[in-house]
Amino acid sequence: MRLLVFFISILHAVTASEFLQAERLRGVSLTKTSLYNPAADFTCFDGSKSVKFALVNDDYCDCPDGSDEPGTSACPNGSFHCTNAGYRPTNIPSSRVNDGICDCCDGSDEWKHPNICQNNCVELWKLEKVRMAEEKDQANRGFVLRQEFAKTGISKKVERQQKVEELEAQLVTLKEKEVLLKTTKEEIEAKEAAALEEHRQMMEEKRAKEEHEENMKRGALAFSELDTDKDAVVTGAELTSHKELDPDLADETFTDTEAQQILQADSVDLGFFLANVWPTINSTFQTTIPPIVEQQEEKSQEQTQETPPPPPSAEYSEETQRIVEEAMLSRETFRKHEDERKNIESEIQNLKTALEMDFGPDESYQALQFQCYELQTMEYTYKLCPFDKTSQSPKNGGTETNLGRWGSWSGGNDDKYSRMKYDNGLTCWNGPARSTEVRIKCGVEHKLLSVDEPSRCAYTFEFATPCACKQTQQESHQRDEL
Ligand code: MAN
Repeated sequence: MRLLVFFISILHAVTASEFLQAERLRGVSLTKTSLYNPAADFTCFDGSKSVKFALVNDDYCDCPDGSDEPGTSACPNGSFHCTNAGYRPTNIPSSRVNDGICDCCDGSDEWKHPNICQNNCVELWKLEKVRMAEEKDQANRGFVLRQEFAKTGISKKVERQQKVEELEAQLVTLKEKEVLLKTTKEEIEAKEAAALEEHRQMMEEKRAKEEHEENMKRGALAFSELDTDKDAVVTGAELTSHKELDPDLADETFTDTEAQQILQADSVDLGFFLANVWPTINSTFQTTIPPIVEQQEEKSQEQTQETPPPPPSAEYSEETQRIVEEAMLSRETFRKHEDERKNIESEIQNLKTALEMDFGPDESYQALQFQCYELQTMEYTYKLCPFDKTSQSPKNGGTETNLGRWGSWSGGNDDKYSRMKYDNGLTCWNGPARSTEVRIKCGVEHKLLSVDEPSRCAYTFEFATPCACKQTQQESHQRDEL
């Protein structure tokens, strides 16, 4: 019995070592080798069925998931593993196995045509090493620049903070002064209003006096016209010659009695006439003396040839004039001061907005603020103005289309600063508002590398900048497989 156990264990050991030594099954990666045990039936990866191991790689598809044919093209959904020793292992769709095209650098996918593929994995790896060395060199050079940008970014931030403090202190003083200027302005404006009101009343009185004098002049002329016998009194009979004054026009007779009622006496002298009669008849009285046409014509001709008379001057008193000028000056001083305060407020606001911007963990992205980078395609000129907007302008002229306004960093938790999102651009016809995702990579200069529109009105830009360069990467190792 003991001997039997011994023999069985020897047999086991040999089988296991043979299995390990056995050539790896075609199209299977090292990690999946253990799933293909020649000593047992093969179970499809999806667990749907088990088949004799002899049916693995027999060029007939048994498993629905294609797992029984890793090394042939029998299954439409199978996957072939290229070992690519000396380079990188890869998986290709098994439909490419033995199709006459070399997909694996070790040529293992064309095993039925051993002469058509050359193993160029080592060559590829050499090229890859050169590429990686270049990339590393770029990253190093970029990182040096990034540190410079970071230095500038930090000092710019400090500068902005100091400027805000300085302007805020200035603003306090300006506001205090503004209160004083406002009080002064309001005081002088109150004086101005009073002086102007006084002036207005004075002008009004003057105008009323002139009007009265004019009226009296017209009254005296009317008296003289009515006093036909020139005895310095106007009688009822004399008044009746002016039919338009008849209070009862309907009967067509203007009697002496009616006239005496208007005169309030049989006859009136000039004084009485002007005080009591003229006010009641001045709007109905019509003069019979014809106007002196010739003189008037001459006068109007003269006037048209002359320059028009200047507009009536305000004729302020010296004191009113002084107050008006002082008020004007005070208003102007206040307005200038108010403008200065508003300018400082908006400057503070701009600085605060800039201070709230996220210019990366080391402030280096500040270097891109207020800059724009362009890329020409066949049809358009694309523009990226970091932290502001993206745009597209037709090359043959026409207006610029906004492809999105600065939104946020959008690289997610893993690498927040690897992407930028610009949204709320010009709305697409029958579609969404245009938006842009900017993918950022390390480069030795700030450069817009490529532009794409993978779905209508949703754009992706690729942008290189030293700000994305990281400190020297670890040496890369050749990815050989056993
Ligand atoms: C313009 C451009 C294009 C966009 C269409 C959508 O032609 O902005 O990029 O796809 O409008 O109508």
